[in-house]
Amino acid sequence: MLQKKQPIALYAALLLLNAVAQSGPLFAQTIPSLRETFKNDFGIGTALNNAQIDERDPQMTAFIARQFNMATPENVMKSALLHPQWDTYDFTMGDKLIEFGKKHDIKINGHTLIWHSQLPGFIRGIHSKDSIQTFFTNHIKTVAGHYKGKVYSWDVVNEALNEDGTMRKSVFLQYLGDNFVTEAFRLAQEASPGTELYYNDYNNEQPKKRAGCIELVKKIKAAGVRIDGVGIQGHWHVGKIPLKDIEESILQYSALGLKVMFTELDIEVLSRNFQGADVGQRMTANAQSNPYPTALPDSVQQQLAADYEALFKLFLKHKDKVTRVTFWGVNDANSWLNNWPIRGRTSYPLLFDRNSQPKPAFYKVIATAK
Ligand code: 9MR
Repeated sequence: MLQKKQPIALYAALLLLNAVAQSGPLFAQTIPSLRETFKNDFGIGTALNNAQIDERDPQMTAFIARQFNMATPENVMKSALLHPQWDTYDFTMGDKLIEFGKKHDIKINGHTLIWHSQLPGFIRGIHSKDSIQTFFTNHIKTVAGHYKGKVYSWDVVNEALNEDGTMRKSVFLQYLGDNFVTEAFRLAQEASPGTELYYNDYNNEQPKKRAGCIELVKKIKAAGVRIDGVGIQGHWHVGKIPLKDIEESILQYSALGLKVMFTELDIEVLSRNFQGADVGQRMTANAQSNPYPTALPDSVQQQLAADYEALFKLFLKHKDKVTRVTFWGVNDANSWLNNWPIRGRTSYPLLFDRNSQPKPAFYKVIATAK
């Protein structure tokens, strides 16, 4: 009897396994984990949006906790959201993120104290050096102070450089002069002494911008102020990953005694007529702007996989210098690239598809660790 029943039981078990394997996010629990795979190499991070921080979908929460050990808030710690009025701070969502991190053993990188973009509306009404200085000082002291001992690290200053390595003409440069970067680090260090402090930018692997970034770092250090690392955002384009510049940047930044991080990694597959990630730049839609509304052609999928593989091989080659690799979004559905530089496109820049299923790029990345 038993012998006859066994094959049926086995068959039933196989059917069940197959059903689980095809049933969306549950399947995600059976695939390899990025954080586990690279645990001896570098941290694996993701950007989290409101719904994810709010834990609105328990399967998504479980998925994030299994794949990532570091997280950056995609928006909720930007000054417009944390500091909506001159005297008003709203830490609700940021605090939820801190709880999320504690619960799921995920380190939080605060993003970002000083950035020319997503500033509170009231800044537009300020036209004096004193008031900008007061905002700058109060904002850093209050926010870094609030999250003291709670965030692992801060992107203290974000995107202060132009492509040619000169300082961007931001409201901070205009009113406070080019010392504002050093002063931001000084204030952050005072308000939150145990937190790692980083400068973050896009295209700072490119030679001219890198040179500007190195000057900034040297200036901060010469003033006796602490800076722990540089974030290279890593918003690149499929088939055009600047591997040589990236490797050169890892070497040059770490030669300054800095940790190197890839902080907003994604690989765009849709075309645009400029490089970088300046959110102020936009393009107008035309009939060709959204070429893959239902699926990514296999040739592009394979190129994306090859690009991610090459990048992770490089990161692993320099794992003694690279401390974190953070993807800018959990899956393709969450990516900012669905709405920038043109709204409403279907973009495929990450390792997981719109249902959090692994793409060929995911398996290529996992295989680099073997
Ligand atoms: O992904 C973010 C998107 O949801 C916001 O609308 C946008 C607004 O400024 O910022 C995006 O994140 C940016 C990050 O904070 C800094 N580097 C470039 C990122 C992509 O624009």
